[in-house]
Amino acid sequence: MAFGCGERRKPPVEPVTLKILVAGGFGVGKTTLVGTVSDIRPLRTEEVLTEAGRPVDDTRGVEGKDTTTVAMDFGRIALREDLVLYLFGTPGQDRFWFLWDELATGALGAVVLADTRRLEDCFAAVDYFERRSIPFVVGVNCFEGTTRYPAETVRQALDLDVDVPVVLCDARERESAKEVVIAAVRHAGAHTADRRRSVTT
Ligand SMILES: Nc1nc2c(ncn2[C@@H]2O[C@H](COP(=O)(O)OP(=O)(O)O)[C@@H](O)[C@H]2O)c(=O)[nH]1
Ligand SMILES: [Mg+2]
Repeated sequence: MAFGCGERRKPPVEPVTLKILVAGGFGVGKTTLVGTVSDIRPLRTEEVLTEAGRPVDDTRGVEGKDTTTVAMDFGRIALREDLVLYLFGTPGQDRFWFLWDELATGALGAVVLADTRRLEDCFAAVDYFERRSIPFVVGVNCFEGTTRYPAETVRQALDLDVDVPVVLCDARERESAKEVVIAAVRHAGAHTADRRRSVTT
C-alpha cells in the first residue's frame, strides 16, 4: 500500500572513483591546485627546502617558495554524488621521478600545469604522459603580471596534438581549478571511448 505514495528513498550509491594526476614543473602550482579543488583537507607532504636540496631544486623564478612537495599531494573532490575524483600531485623535481610510475598506475588522466615563464619545465611531464598514452590536458596557470598567451600559442610551443585541451586557469580559484580538472576527466572519457571504438571495429 505504500507504493506510489510518500518519498521513495534512493538507494545509497556507491560512487565511481577516478584517479587524476596533477603534474608539472617545480613551483607551477600543483600543491595549490590540489588544495583549491579538494573537498577534504588535502594531505600534503611539503617539506622545508633544505640547504642540501638547494643546488638541486632550481628556485629561480619561484623566489619566496620555501617548501617543496617531497612525495605528493593528495586531494578528493566529489563532482557528483556518484563520481569522486582522487587527485594526486606528482613531485616536480627530477630526483623524485621514481615515484611517478607508482603514482601513474590506474590513473584515468592527468593535468599538466604550465607556467608560460618556464614552459620548458613541463616538457618532461608532457613527454611522460604521451609515451604512456595517458590522456592529459594542459592547464596554464596564469600568474599575475605575466603575459597571457592564447591557448593555441601554448599548444604550438609545447608541440601538443590538436586534441589535447589547453585551459587557462588560476590555481588559487576553486571554479577555475575545477574547470581544469573536469576538462581532464572529459578528455580522458573521450579518449577511452575512442580507444574502445578502435578495438571493436
Ligand atoms: N600569483 C599566483 N601564485 C600562485 C598561483 N598558483 C600558485 N601560486 C604560488 O606559487 C607558489 C608555488 O605553488 P605550489 O602550489 O607550491 O607549486 P608546486 O611546486 O607546483 O606544488 C606558491 O607560493 C603559491 O602560493 C597562481 O595562480 N597565481
Ligand atoms: Mg608542491
